Amino acid sequence: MISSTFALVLAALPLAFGAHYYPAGNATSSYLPTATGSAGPVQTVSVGKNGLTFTPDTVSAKIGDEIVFEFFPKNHSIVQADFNNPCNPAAAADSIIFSGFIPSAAPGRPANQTFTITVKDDKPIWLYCAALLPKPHCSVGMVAVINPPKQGPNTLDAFRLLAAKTNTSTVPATPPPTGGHVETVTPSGTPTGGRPAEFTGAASSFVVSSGVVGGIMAVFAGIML
Ligand SMILES: [Cu+2]
Repeated sequence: MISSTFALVLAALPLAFGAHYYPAGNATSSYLPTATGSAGPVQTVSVGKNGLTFTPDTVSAKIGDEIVFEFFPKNHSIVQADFNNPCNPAAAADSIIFSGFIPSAAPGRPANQTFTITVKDDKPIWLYCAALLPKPHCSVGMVAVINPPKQGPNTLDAFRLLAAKTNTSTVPATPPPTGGHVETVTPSGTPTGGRPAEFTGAASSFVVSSGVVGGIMAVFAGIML
């Protein structure tokens, strides 16, 4: 008798646990976007992770999306160019995108600083790296595009071919960062701040669950006595 009651209590335990745990869990995950503070989805581009390239080198993004650039060894940068003039800063009226140089000394590891831009319109954004050693990174193909034209001749391949003819990689004269912001990140690559709220939510849902488990354990103790 006692053992069958014990089995019933054990069978009920995950139900009680689940019923109380999941609403709290949902509340926690729905709170996350607010905690990270971003307006739209976030995409990450690795700079120099696979040689003198951007990974990915083509990004589709909506207005309001954030693009985070993480920098691998040894030393790279992000500069905005015009399609017809690769490897040179764009002649935009307002400030262009320029991260400055962000070095990383650890092989295979990104720097502890990232550069983040927010996409403001649906026009193509042509990018290059302004590093010059051992040869101009832009001219050897370290270029990328955000929202390339859906048709026509202005492709990333065409931009890269034009870049190969320059043999330059010009550093903008304006002090960086412009057109985005530099953030210091934790070793795991997560921007600092925002995470404690998640743990607070998890902790409070655990408290609720503990109460349920405690109640069931009290019933169980009553049976045993
Ligand atoms: Cu580079």
